[in-house]
Amino acid sequence: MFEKRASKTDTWHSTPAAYLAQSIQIFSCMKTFHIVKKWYEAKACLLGFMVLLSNTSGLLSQAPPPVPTPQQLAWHDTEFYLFFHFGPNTFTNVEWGHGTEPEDVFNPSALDCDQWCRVAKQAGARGVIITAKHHDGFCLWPSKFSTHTVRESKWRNGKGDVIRELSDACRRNGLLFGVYLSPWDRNHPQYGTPAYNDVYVQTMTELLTSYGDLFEIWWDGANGEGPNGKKQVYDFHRFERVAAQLQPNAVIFSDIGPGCRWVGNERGLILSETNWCMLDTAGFQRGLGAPSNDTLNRGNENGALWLPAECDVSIRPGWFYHAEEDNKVKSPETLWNIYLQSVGRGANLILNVPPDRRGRIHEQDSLALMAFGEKCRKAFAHNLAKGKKVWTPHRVCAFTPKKYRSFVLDGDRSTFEKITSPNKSVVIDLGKKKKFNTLLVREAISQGQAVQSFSIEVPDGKGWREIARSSTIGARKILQFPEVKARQIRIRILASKREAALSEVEVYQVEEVR
Ligand code: FUL
Repeated sequence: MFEKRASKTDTWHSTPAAYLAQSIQIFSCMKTFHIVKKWYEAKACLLGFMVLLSNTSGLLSQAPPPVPTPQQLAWHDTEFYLFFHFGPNTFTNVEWGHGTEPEDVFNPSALDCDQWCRVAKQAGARGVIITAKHHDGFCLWPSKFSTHTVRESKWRNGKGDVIRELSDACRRNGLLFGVYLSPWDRNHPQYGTPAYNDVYVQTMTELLTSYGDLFEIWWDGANGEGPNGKKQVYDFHRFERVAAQLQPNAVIFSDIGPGCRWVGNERGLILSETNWCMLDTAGFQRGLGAPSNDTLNRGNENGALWLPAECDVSIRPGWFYHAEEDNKVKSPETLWNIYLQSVGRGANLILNVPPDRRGRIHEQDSLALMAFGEKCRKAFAHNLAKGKKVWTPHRVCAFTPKKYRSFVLDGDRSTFEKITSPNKSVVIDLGKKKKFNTLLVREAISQGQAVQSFSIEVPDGKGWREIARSSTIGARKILQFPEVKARQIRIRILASKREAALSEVEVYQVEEVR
């Protein structure tokens, strides 16, 4: 582990002149060092050999850090997408249907999946996920393995298929597509018997092979039993194997993955500044046997698996549409704050927007989403650091400080720079003094997650003044602070599990800070 906390009086290389003075100091110290060098050489050699010996066992036993799979890496980049809860509950005004509802209740009067996609695009979402089957067991596609589907409803004379219409609309609109397939099923007659596991696999196989590529598959944590007391022992290992085989690029969500984890609340929030992408799942199960909500929220700093957090929340109090909640739609400001505390804390955000009984996104929701999308676009429109240069404060060998084009400012998330000794910092030069109040930083997660804490500083004439401090970074951290005007920004790694590697730093002036 590197330094735990650098000294407050550290003014290392705050200016080029200071850098030069410091380098000269090091140089004269080196002369004295040369005189005593010989004396110590033999001792050092022996000592080095002993240290090497004692370290060898440690090195051998040190496992490489967990890193994301290529699928998870791509998933991290999706950042924000919409959730659609739609089905009989939309028409019966409940949240959990019993599975006994007549199929005819499902009858949207003007289904328009292109409108859903247009709203998603305007909100800035990169994909959508729909409840293909919720706990009531009703399938939004004409599944061969159920008699409780759109086919049995009077909607479009039993010829409709919501999953077909939405997956086609997603392709037309350039959105990723995913499905929620509830393991809990309050309708299926086999539920509660080993045969249901076969039914689930057949149903999933049909869904996963009929509608093109999926980016995510959602397994809900509510794995309960019906009023009849039926309890299912799910064969999740088999479900995982089949899903991975049929949709190798999809990331599987559940309380404990295997692709991404639930965040421990349904408010869409990482509750503290700390969010590790790692989790230990050995001995845990989905549902009641899951790790504590707090652990799901923060992750495990030394967890064995790469299992990043996904924050789920609804734009309304309920997951399904209820007319009486039309005036309870979250405001663009509330959505922005949720965004900062989810995406801004390194998680992905899935925001539920329930289509109404027409089969359209209600006007209230679409207005809020358009304003939210506009706010995000404006906030991140002008990256003041893009293409600028950084100083070389961490390159000890350089006698003259140099500016250079760095991977952290190249706009390419796949390139990165290791933040090395001695003071583990990177200094960005904006070219001239600029006002800013927001900084976005990304760790190179392809190398794992290492940063435990970091600070942001600006020069104050004497040295560096800290303007913000936080703990983990991971896929990204967005920090807001009172507006400052400065030419240089120093990001200092205060504590890190290993050598930190940053992939991007972006600097913004965002209007109307909270
Ligand atoms: C919960 C479910 O029980 C809700 O109905 C909803 O689907 C939500 C996203 O997950 O656990």
